[in-house]
Amino acid sequence: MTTKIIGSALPNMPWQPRPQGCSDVVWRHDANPIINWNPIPCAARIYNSAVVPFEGAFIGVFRADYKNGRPHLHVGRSADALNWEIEHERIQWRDEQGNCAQPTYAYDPRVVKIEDTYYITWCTDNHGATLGMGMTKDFKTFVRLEDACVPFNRNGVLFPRKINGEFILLNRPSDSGHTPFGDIFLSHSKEMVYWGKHRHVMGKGGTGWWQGTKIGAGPIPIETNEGWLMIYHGVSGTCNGFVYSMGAALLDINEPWKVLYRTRDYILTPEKEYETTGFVPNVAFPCATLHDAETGRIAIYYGAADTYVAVAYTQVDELVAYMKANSEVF
Ligand code: BMA
Repeated sequence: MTTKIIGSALPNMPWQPRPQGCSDVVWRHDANPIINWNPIPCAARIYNSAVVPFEGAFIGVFRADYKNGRPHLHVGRSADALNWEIEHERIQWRDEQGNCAQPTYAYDPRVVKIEDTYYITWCTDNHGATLGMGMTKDFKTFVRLEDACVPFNRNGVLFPRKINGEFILLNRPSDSGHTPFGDIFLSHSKEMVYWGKHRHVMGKGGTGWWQGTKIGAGPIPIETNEGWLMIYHGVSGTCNGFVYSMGAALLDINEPWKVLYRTRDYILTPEKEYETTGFVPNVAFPCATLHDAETGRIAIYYGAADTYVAVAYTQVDELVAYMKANSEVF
């Protein structure tokens, strides 16, 4: 079967064909990184950020690490999804009653459009790291919703539509600091307030060491005719610290806690200088994709070395064929 993306065409998304001589299933944009050190006055670094199509162009929610070390979320706009204008002021969150609801810090955002609303999830603080949630329709006013769970949890990633009448949130229970463990779970909600029916999706490990320490969901899963394509990060522990690489899995379309395939090997690992050198060396952390249902093209947005935003490309049919040929055996 040829794998096809279910969704809209996006002919203006960034794209570069696989370079000659490259046989990798995922290849890098040749002008990476697309956001460099000190991109706006308040922030030293912008990385691990999320982009979506918006009104014929592109918009994003960006993780900006301020010069005092704390991260906050900023909106950015772009005509081509490569050259970004990032707002200098952080997002102002208000609760549903209109009261100020600013998080003390906010990082690793994901953005998804479900029906006519854009939902944003991020890692927030509630006496420990947990999953912050909010929504917007216009990227001008932002309503903060209840946190999805108690600490500690990270990498909250919503599916782009309800499944069997319920919202579904991938998440990764963790601890404070630099969690040395972690599996991907998912939870259900009828109204985005109360989350339950928790299911284990995937554990760290497999047969390879690149994902032996922990794993966490990355971009919003992509719906295909063969299942949900989930790109994720896998972490290896080395004598010099963690190394963050990318993997992919295919999840059952109606019961997405069932894993159909999962890459045995990483699909991208830190190799380029902007991935191996920066504020935190050896990090490739995917947070978003843009994709075109017409051509099957996927652009993966990832944070590099906790310093830069970078882009990589793949084709849905080739990635799923690669996963089938190089899958973990369950
Ligand atoms: C994780 C998160 C990510 C970060 C990664 C590598 O725990 O904090 O934001 O990219 O560590 O430092």
